[in-house]
Amino acid sequence: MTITAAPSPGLNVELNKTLAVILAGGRGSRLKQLTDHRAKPAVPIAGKFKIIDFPLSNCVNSGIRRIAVLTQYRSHTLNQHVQRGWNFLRPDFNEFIELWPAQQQTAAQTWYQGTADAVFQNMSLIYNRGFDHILVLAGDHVYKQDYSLMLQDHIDSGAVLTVGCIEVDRHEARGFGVMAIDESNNITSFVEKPAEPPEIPGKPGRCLASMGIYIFDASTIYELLDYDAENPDSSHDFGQDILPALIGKHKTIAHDFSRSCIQNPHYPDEPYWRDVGTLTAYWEANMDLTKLTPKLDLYDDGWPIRTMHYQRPAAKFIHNHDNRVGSATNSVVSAGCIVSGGSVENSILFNNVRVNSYASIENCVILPNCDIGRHCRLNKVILDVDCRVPEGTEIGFDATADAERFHRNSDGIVLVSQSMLEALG
Ligand code: ADQ
Ligand code: ADP
Repeated sequence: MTITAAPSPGLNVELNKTLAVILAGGRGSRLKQLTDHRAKPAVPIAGKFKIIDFPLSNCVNSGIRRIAVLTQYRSHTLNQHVQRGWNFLRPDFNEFIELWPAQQQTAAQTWYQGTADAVFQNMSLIYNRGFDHILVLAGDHVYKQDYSLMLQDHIDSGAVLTVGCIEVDRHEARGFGVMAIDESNNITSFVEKPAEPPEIPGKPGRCLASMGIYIFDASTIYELLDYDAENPDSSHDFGQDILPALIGKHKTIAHDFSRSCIQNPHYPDEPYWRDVGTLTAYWEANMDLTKLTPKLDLYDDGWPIRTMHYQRPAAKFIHNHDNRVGSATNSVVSAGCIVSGGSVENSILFNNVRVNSYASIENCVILPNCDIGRHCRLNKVILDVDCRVPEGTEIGFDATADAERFHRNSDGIVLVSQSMLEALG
């Protein structure tokens, strides 16, 4: 037998040489008071998770076990969550999830100026560690994706950059980077948040949006970020500056999310990906989970979403002394909850919520450690953590009263925080 060439590395080798960088420093101000005290990736979602659990779980499930989480804005709960819930990787196998807070490591001595600057400021932690591929992810998207399939596409194509993309309606596209591709998926143009998004040829009203998920060839990103850091006209943002500098000059390809999405078989034509950046999107993503067949399947053992697990007793439902039945239907009820003589419908109760007698909760998202007093009525409410709702309070039935006391958005969703309730006395 004659051996003519060394075998090329298998996908596992490539995965071991991939660093995932999760951008988790942005504020997410459209979530209003929900991000007053925490970064958007640390916002609780789906009963027991935080948003960052989705990209982290996707990494681990995809076989990517070298992960950096770049934090900046109000990062305490995010740091705590990652440290306590995600400390199971094995450093002796060179596996890690590290928190990289903004710490003014470069000559400029600034906080992270933009997403590209966030990566640039950590270059000393990335160089010389043997990475061939850098996977850049956002910490604030809800979806299930096998990044190894995207990496395979990236390697097969020989591109220096691969961008995850998804089709969206044109009216949504203004909030995204929008691209055009040729028949071989080469990206031919890219515009960040265009006022007039270009449509997909032959598909009126539809556009191809960037998901903000990138795989860079390591040497290319090192070079680009060095160059970008010296550019006084740059905003140091991947979408604004880095992608436009590459596209059209080097081989860059689009990876269709539906090829690597962990699909819910009930919705074969709807690859699930949500940027839960607004209160309505956040509320809808939670409400979806209360449906008969949610679009996002969290009960799929093949692609587990993991989180920090609190040691709490099981949820409890009580038929109380007043002969009132405590019930929850079409609802997600987490550990430590007690529903005593009150009713919960189409709602999500996070850990450790109390619902007392004669209370009625409908279409609500109730974050951990809330106590809802007797005779309360809540509809379309997002209740932030640690709220004590006094007996007899009604929220979600009178738009004017709600807007005066709480934050009510134009879709009629009312956000209530502990400090708003305290201000009422
Ligand atoms: P945006 O949604 O506007 O566009 P951006 O504000 O750049 O996203 O935030 C992306 C991620 O980076 C978020 O997870 C955010 O928390 C984090 N981030 C923001 N500023 C940061 C900083 N200074 N330091 C660290 N992390 C930071 C991007 C792309 C678009 C694409 C959408 C898809 O620019 O082209 O369409 O994502 O959602
Ligand atoms: P309500 O105002 O709805 O009448 P309570 O606060 O009196 O509710 O609680 C009702 C029931 O909830 C209690 O009788 C008890 O069965 C249950 N309960 C309350 N707290 C706990 C707890 N810490 N552990 C177990 N069960 C509890």
